[in-house]
Amino acid sequence: MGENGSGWLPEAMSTVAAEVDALFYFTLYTSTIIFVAVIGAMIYFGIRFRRRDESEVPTPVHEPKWLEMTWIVVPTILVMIVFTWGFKVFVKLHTAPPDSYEITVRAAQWYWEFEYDNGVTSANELYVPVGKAIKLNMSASDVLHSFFVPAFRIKMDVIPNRVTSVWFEATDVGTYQVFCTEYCGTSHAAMLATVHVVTDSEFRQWLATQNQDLPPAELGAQLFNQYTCNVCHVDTAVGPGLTGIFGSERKLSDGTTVIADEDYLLESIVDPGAKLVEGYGLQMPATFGSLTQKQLDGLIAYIKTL
Ligand code: HEC
Ligand SMILES: [Cu+2]
Repeated sequence: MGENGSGWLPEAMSTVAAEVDALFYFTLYTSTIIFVAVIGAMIYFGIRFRRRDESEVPTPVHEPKWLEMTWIVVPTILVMIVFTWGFKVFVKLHTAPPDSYEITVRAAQWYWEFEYDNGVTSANELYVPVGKAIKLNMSASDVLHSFFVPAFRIKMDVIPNRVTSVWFEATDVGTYQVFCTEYCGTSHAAMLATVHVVTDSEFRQWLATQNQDLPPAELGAQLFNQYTCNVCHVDTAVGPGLTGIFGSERKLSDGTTVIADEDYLLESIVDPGAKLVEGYGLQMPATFGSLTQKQLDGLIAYIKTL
């Protein structure tokens, strides 16, 4: 789909995409031709040679050798074509050029985090320069996820305690959708990210300005959306609303109460299971403990403004 897509997938936007598509269409069209021929012949023969009379007894048929050979040789050739061609594309898809720009990807319930060579991190927004090979080194902090960019025709599982990688070279500037394609829990469907393909100079500028020091509450407001806190705490009622929470008295599920000071907020973010809010289960992911001190301070500062 997409504006100029084929109905199967969006328009091809990476250097390997055209080859993946060619192989896909070759397989699709040959399968379609064979399917129609086989089913067509079956229906035709079924009608043409049907039994017309109770007394009819078929005469034994000895198939000609040439016919037997044809339907052994032709499918073998077709299968070998798909195999060698598929293997070539597979190797290309899995071998990043040696001069690739490397980005570390961490998947967690339910966001994508990207870390660039200068230490800058972004969540759910991947910035890459156009016309440059990009290699993503990916791992997961909790469960299985899978990184899929339909426009680039790349997909790779992201696994805890293992680094998998995938590479692409975007051919045009633009924004492209990333999906998680491994069911990973409640908000799996919301585990989306955007690839921003920009010019080389825009990319450098973006990288440089990401280091700029935002006021903590502004940084926190950004992180709150990037790390999908808003999905549970604002958009849905999976988690409690956080408006006016700072300094208020919270009822916990064990019947005790606690004043929501900075310590409580910090603990609620990094160790959600420590104190459960009354009426809620342990649904908040425990992955936010990996955020930096600066990011946590930002989130707390932001929650205080709500
Ligand atoms: C999958 C849904 C989910 C996500 C995502 C999520 N939370 Fe939560 N959060 C909850 C639930 C459920 C609770 C209540 C149970 C508990 O105390 O752990 C909670 C509790 C909290 C509390 C304590 C609230 C109170 O009423 O005392 C804070 C603070 C909080 N979350 C902050 C965050 C921040 C910041 C983020 C993002 C970094 C975040 N949450 C992401 C579900 C979520
Ligand atoms: Cu996922």
